[in-house]
Amino acid sequence: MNHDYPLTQQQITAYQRDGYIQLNDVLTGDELTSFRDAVDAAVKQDTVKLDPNRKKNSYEQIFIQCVNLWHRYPAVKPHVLSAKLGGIAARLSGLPLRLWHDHALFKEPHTGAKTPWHQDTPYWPHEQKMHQLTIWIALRDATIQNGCMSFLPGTQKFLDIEPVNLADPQDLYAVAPQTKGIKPVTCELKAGSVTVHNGMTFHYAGPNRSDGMREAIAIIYMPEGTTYHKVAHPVTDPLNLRQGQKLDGELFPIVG
Ligand SMILES: O=C(O)CCC(=O)C(=O)O
Repeated sequence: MNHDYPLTQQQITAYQRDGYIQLNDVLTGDELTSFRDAVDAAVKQDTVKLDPNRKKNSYEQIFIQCVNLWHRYPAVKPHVLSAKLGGIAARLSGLPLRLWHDHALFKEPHTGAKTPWHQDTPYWPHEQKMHQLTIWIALRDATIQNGCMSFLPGTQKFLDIEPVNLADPQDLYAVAPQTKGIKPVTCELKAGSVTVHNGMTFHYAGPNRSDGMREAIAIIYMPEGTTYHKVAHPVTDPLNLRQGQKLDGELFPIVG
């Protein structure tokens, strides 16, 4: 396990208690700029054919989302498979992990809508739901103005809530009345800093009201041994998996 980034026992305990944590200056210098340049080039290439004046559906209004860049862009791959990032995720969760997938999440200037409050794991085709986690990396500064992330501490324990439809979100308190009274924590990040959240922790990002793109990439990890639950998902649909099959092999490498 890679211990490049120092984590204290207090931080690990805070992550496990709150279901999220902010870690500053995880990527700096060349490590940050080469990751950002690689992701920028990949997103540009992935979206080159999109008409900028197209009518966007409600989901597309939230962000440009490009999934599993590491499969298609050799310059992105070493960053997504980074032992430093995988090591952070493994130490916070206390478990051996595999990569689930990456996705670049670029909120467009002025038009990028809010990302509604939601949990992630209910969307995923996994039989086990409790210990997935995401490292959300600010490739440029993420601020309240351009749509940084907010979290509802402790909500990773709310396990049986219906998935929120991001394109047509219900009121948070209607879907999850248990969250009433929990104060959101908003995490502004300098480029290269990250938040890490458990896939069950409720989170939100505001709209982008700035003149620049909000550039982030999220890398998602799942415990080694996670098995397939047959529901539609773009990452697993092409793979023809059996219910209960272990998600492993080269598409889901061990990373921490
Ligand atoms: O980047 C965003 O706006 C939301 C990200 C998110 O929901 C996630 O990484 O799970």
